[in-house]
Amino acid sequence: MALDNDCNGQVDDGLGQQYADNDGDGYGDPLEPLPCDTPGVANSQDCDDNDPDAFPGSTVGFNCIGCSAADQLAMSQNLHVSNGSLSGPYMNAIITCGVGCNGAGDPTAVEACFQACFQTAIPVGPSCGECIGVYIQTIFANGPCAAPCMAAALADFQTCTGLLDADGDGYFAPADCDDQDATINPECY
Ligand SMILES: [Ca+2]
Ligand SMILES: [Ca+2]
Ligand SMILES: [Ca+2]
Ligand SMILES: [Ca+2]
Repeated sequence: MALDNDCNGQVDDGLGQQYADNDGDGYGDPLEPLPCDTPGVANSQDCDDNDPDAFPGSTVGFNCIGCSAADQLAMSQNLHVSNGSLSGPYMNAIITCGVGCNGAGDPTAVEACFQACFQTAIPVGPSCGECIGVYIQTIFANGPCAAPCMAAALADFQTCTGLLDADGDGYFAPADCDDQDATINPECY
């Protein structure tokens, strides 16, 4: 059977699904697939389709891995370390998502509900949000996670996001307004 995936009335001529490229960097917006016959770009790999310097492999801006500077600020303003684990508004939002999606139906529906809620509640780029996702999966993968496992998960989270807590007061820079002094509490943001 002849395929016409690009819906132009002809057997496939190689165009395929196209995506919008609003910032013109050659990388498409995964959230903006285009209707049939609308030309765009064939890939959907742009992590920020409003920033022409942000794309996979960029050396002039955010390279789409982990957290951008804006994401790091948002994360540091909404997460901190308490008793060895992540805490704060973002974690509260994630727990609320989990509770709210519990009755969504079968496991697939629960997962879809949680993912949608998570992305709304944690407004950072997908590759940055994924850092929290991996952290949560690690600490809940096999029931409650023991202290060494929590520490490892937290270290992985910091590597993934690039967030630093140099003075060990549980607050990450840049929201920690003095990350060299643990006696200065960064509630000053
Ligand atoms: Ca783009
Ligand atoms: Ca871009
Ligand atoms: Ca700190
Ligand atoms: Ca500090």
